[in-house]
Amino acid sequence: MHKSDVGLVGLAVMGRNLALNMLTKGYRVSVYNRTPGRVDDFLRAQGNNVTGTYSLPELVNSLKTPKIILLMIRAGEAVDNIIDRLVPLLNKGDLLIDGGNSFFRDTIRRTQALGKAGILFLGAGISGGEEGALKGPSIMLGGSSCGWEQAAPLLRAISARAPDGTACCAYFGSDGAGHYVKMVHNGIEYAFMQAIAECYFIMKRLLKMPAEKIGHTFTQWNRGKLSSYLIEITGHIFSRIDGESGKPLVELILDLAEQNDTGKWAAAEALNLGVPLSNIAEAVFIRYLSALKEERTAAARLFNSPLREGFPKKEDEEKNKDIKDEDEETNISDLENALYATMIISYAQGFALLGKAALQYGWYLNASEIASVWRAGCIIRARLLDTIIDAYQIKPKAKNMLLMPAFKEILPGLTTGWRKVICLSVQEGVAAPVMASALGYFDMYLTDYLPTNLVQAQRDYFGSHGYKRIDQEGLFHTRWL
Ligand code: NBP
Repeated sequence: MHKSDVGLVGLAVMGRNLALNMLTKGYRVSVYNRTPGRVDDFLRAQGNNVTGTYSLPELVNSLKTPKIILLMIRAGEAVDNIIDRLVPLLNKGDLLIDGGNSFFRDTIRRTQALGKAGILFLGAGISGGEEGALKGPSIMLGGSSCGWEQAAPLLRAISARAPDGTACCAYFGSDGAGHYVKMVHNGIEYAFMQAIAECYFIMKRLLKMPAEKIGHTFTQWNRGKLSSYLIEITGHIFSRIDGESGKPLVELILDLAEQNDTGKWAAAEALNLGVPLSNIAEAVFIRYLSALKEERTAAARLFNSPLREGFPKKEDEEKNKDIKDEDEETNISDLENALYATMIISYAQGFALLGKAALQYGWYLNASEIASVWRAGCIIRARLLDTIIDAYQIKPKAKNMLLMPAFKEILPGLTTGWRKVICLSVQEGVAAPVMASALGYFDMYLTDYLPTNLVQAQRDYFGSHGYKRIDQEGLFHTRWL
């Protein structure tokens, strides 16, 4: 029997499509899944160059030496469980790759434990969803450098290609580096998705645009500076009509956003490292808020909110008409500028966190290379990344994207529309918290004397914490009364 080049554990959406991707690149693949039916289904659909296995020993025995096994299973205990069962079956120099959304601290722990057993381990952040897994995802790696050398040809072969032909697959350092980069990628994804949803809310509630026109606007935006995967799919989503009701399908979806843990980890990590990641944290909190559906419905009734479903009533139509006429003055290009500025701030915050993490954990997190890997295959691919790559090539050590000449050129031209959108959203009560948070961050970041002098005075007043002065060296304390 032919031995396989690679083993794959987990045949759900991602694993199945990655296996198909490897097969099309000419690799021989052995597959295993906890529930055997998934192996049978896969074999029925795809017979050539595949070995179906029904136990971990069978999987391991079917592989060439040194063995390479990719885990594509749910992050958490399941990964530890499978690793514990695989280790006794593997030899020194064999390679395990965890391609799931594992927490980077788990990856650090696993790399150390497996290293002691002589087994090479890579933590691989894989982005692109179902389609990316099949046609080429973006792959962010950390862990054993020998493991990377061993797996690089395979991983490069299955990854996405940027427009210049380079593989969107790179190694960023030891242990948890790859999963860390993927965690930040997902955080940026959360912020961008929420900001797009806020634009939709304003278009629908304030500009009273029908779904078709909203979809058309996103499609138009995708041809310009906002060009990106998430804007593109948003345009597609609005064109989908529900067969039964004849209504736009998106309007029939319950407004309760679910999540995996990556956004939460990114926000918690920013708190731990002291990096302002306000956009991303806000986007995570809005998902939590969206989950409070019952409370929100009760509150909307209690306050007779004009934004609750079923509003406006007849008697409010005249008032609403005024709002509409007024709001029509906020044109779509203001919204486009507000969203683009928010997109820039989201990337800026994400890269600032990566910069701090590189120092904290001793990883080689080159911002330009990270942006390159995100150019194709992944969910946050966007035209803006070309500007980010160029900017970091000129100033690789910049502490924040906002300190770079490229963004000094772009951002001032966006602020008028951005401020108009936020003013309108505040005035009319159609919340846009991520776009507003981005503006708050921008304004605060550009202020060289913040009101935090007062915070220091308050801390000294009630806690004798002391304060520094701008006109004298040293630590001071005042008996304020
Ligand atoms: P899921 O995250 O839904 O996981 C399902 C797979 O995990 C199935 O193969 C399942 O086996 C297996 N599994 C579970 Br659950 N518990 C197990 C256990 N105790 N032992 C062995 N296997 C177990 O699949 P997915 O959406 O394909 O994602 C795979 C990984 O890739 C995840 O870490 C995910 O976060 C990450 N990821 C997903 C996407 C995406 O768009 N879906 C994108 C990027 C990354 P079973 O069939 O027996 O239940």
